[in-house]
Amino acid sequence: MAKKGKEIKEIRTAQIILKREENKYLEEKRLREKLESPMIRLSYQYAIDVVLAKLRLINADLTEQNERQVIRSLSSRIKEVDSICKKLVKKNCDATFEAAVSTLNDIAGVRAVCYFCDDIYRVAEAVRIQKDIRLLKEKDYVKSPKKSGYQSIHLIAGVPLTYGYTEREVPVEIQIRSFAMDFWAELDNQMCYKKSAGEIENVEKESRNYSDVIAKVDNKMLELRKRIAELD
Ligand code: 0O2
Repeated sequence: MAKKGKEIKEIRTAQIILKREENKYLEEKRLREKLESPMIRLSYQYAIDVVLAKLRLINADLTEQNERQVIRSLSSRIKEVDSICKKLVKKNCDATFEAAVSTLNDIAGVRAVCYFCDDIYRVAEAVRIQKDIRLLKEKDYVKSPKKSGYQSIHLIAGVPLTYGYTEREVPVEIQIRSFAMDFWAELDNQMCYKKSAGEIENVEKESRNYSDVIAKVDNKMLELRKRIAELD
């Protein structure tokens, strides 16, 4: 009798786990479908395009003021669905569309890479004072680098989107970094970030040390630029 009762309990537990897995699968499927739907993708693309247009204007203005090219490159991406799911899990959120749009600010992302490290603050300030996009959040990983050694300024800008009778704000993560910070981040992306390289003894520590070395060279090049400018 007791054995049968135990078996029934085990079957019920297995059924609950199975149901939970099924629900998780369906939620993730719905999340994928929603994120891949044309209206959603086009909304994020619209917000990216607005931010890119702003940054091109900012670059033209700063380039004119400083008589040298300020932004070296601009790039953008809509976050991959797999990356969205992983980030939701990391944040202890359900993998639902509602959770994704309400908790993730980097589904739409734009990156501005400047030649010199002082220019990133000029670009950030120019973004901050824009009247038609709203600054929602700001993180300065240059003043306080991440544990990994990662450096960049992250601004979350809310881009207003009016369509039909609906009105909403689409968040876009703007990463602003110097050419040298970008060099480190790109190599880190290849080697450590999102990989288990951190488990290899000293890899993370070494990578962090190189971030410091690169930051020192970045500052030395800035000093050099300033000295050259004084000669003019
Ligand atoms: P993808 O989709 O691969 O491009 P929050 O969003 O508020 O939780 P934060 O710090 O703004 O906080 O965001 P998060 O998730 O830590 O990092 C956002 C992005 O910054 C990452 O996007 C990377 O582009 C970059 N990043 C952050 N930390 C590191 C790092 O240690 N090394 C490198 N190379 N890049 C980093 P994803 O996740 O790559 O998104």
